[in-house]
Amino acid sequence: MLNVSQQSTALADVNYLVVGLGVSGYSVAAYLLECGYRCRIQDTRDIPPYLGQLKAGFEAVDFYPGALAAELTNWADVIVVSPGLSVRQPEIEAAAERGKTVLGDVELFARLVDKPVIAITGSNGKSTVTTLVGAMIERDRNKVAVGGNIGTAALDLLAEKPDYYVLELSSYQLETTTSLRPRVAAVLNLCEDHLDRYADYDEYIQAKLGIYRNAVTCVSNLDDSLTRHDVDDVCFSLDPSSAAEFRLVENDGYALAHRDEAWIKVNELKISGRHNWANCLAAMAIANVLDISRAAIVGALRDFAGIPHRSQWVAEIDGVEWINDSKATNVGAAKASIEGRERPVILIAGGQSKGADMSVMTDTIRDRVKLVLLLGQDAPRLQQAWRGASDIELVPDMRAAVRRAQQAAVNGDCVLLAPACASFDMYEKFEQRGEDFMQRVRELAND
Ligand code: UMA
Ligand code: ADP
Repeated sequence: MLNVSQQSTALADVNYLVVGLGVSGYSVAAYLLECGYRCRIQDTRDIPPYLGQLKAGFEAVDFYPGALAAELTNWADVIVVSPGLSVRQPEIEAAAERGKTVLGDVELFARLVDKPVIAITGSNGKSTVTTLVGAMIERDRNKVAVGGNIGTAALDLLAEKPDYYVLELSSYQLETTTSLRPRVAAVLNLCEDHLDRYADYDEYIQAKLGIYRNAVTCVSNLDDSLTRHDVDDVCFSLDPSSAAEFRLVENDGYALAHRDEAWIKVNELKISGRHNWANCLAAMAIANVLDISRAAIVGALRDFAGIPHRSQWVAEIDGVEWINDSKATNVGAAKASIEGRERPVILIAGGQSKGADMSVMTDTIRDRVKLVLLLGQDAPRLQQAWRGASDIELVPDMRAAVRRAQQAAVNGDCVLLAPACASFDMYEKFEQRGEDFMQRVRELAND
């Protein structure tokens, strides 16, 4: 491994191979080329998303399309692998065995960063908590850079020269990161996800818990024992009787509290659902560790209206509410999403289930969902898992799902897109799926 204390010379005097040219690969290649370091770039695609931009910005771009060849990994000293690609692919494993250093873009960031980093992971709620923490820090008159899995690659944040970095980190990014020393590290919750990339659930959990390595303060969820690090963790909990430092209290309705002191009533929040109360408590716990003022924390909570595609209100048509939660891409998220609704639910779900055990949602579907409309690659698998829990129908696409939901819904119902699956079988990304849903709903409104 490169020696962090000899960073500048060590980083310069090696051959870099950047594997994958998406958002992360571009940030790495641009950084290395700007520094004038030796760098080759490989992607299985002939024209990967950022090739044009890279060529426009740099004179000499050494790009290799197609399969990852041994001559490239032989040439490299350091192989920087994009998060969307498994480091367990044979070419990368063989290179690591031959002594090549394999790392990710966040590891490079970790070796360069010189300001406090707040690192947030979990199966669900990452983007919500990351955004909230960023808003709290900013409201306390600090300059903050927010990125990672939420969108902007970590290396691209360095140019902003902030006082704090807030990073959402995926299990993929954590697997290839060893040098990060977070001022605060948080694991929000854990449920089965990405089992198509891991040998088993435990391997996924261990990748997530890697965030606590070298952290100064760990924040964990007292209601989810899998997230715990040790007894010194700063904890949050939805259980009013728990010993968590940040928890729900009953105070003429519920409030979010620090110890016994209520800071904000839940009915003052713009976001809804118990899962979002947990997200707010997690953000409060993280910001409090950083000595962010209570006024800034509460102000940010009060103003936060949520992020698009997360339980996003779309329309109310003839007394039926339409909600877009396209980001509910795993079982834990979809379950929380359904449980967060107050009305009877018509659920639109399906896509790529990533090997997860769908039956953990069966009780929720039985109790809360009057009709399930399934689309996408794993629709038959979901139908099998939820058989008998509710009426289930398969539909060919989003337009058909929305039309069928409209026929079936009565005044007082909620139609919820919470797929419990990734979108890549039918869409480029979850945002596109959410846009498709909202467009189809708007068509109904215009009929
Ligand atoms: N790909 C190829 N051939 C290649 C390289 C990539 O086909 O040679 C494909 C991958 O299989 C994947 C896609 O291209 O389907 C994108 O992969 P990538 O590693 O290039 O991804 P980036 O564009 O760099 O985006 C990544 C994160 N994507 C993934 O981890 C898959 C983005 O998170 C993140 O915002 C970005 O870095 C900046 O940090 C997205 C995501 O889906 C939102 N994350 C997963 C999730 O949240 O569930 C983990
Ligand atoms: P992530 O970045 O981890 O995907 P988001 O904040 O984008 O998380 O939320 C995605 C979806 O996950 C939400 O729309 C909601 O359905 C669900 N969700 C959010 N927070 C939680 C939570 N704390 N527990 C369970 N599900 C959640």
